[in-house]
Amino acid sequence: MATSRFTDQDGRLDELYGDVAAADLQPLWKLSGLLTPEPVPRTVPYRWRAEALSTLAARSGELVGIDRGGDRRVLACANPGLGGAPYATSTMWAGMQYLGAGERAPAHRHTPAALRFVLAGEGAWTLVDGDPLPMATGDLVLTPSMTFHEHHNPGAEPMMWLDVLDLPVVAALDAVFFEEGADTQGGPRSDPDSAAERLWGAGPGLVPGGLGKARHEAAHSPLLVYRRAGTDKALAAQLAATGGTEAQIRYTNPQTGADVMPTMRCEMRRVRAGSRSRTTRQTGSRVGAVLAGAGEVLIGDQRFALAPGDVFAVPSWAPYGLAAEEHLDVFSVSDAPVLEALGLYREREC
Ligand code: 1HN
Repeated sequence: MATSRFTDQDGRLDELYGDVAAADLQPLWKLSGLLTPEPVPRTVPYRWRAEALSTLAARSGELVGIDRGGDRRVLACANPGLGGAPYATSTMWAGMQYLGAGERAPAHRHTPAALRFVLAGEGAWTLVDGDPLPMATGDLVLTPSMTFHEHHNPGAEPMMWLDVLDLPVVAALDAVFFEEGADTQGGPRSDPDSAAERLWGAGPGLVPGGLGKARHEAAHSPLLVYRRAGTDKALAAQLAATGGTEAQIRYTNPQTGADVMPTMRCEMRRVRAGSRSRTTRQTGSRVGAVLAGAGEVLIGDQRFALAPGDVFAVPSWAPYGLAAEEHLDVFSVSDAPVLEALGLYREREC
């Protein structure tokens, strides 16, 4: 070997390694596994069943209150490959949040960006920087980095939703900041209505003009809620237009066409009953959640049955595809914008 100038019997080599270690250095020529031909993720393919998520979240709701300090009642999906970390994948937090009838989760903000996707239920609303966003089944709600947010459930029924955050990415970059906020006065409103939705949610390709460029310069979408009716219509129209077996849409910033937030890409995919989707692999991980239908997901070399409310994790570069027994709607979040921004995004058909 070109780098071995001495034999292992040479006492000076042992002495060198001892001194190298004592100086908190490591010889590269003794390290392996740093550069692999392909990604070797610690995240493993995994599925959390709706049944477990909802019953355990409801039991938590009976036994555990929400107060300052705890702030949120959330069960984190902990990927078994991640050594006990409360993360669904190496780059994303996913968890089931439970808010009982009449409960409120207090205001705070943080640098990690969050989104909520409602798998079933309605009646609660989230206040994002003063803008009230009612939430119902199939809706996507954004709480971008450093926006104040608090959740209210004025209804008579408890409500649950899926939270996804880029927390592992922000934590890896040592950029986590958190602060509590002043809670809204006035308590729950009976008819919350989002100003952002009125302004930016008018319809396809229709954005406000004449407001000046400075109107919205944040790195995230000015529209903070995406309704099920909109995604449903787009998916149905796409299936009809292409005559294909599947349709896919990406949630975008209506002003720029970019992803809704800088670190997370949100998508909805529909597969016709009795059909299979394409199978692809891409760099970066994905969290998926079943809005409706039944079938199977292929993740790497594993298959998991899917039912409404199930949540699953797709590791980087693992083949990913869906098979629908019944007309299947799957919402998913990936870290693709991060990989794209860094020139690391790759995608391949399997
Ligand atoms: C958070 O702020 C919320 O605001 C939910 O609803 C889940 C998980 C980790 C860190 C912060 C929320 C969270 C979270």
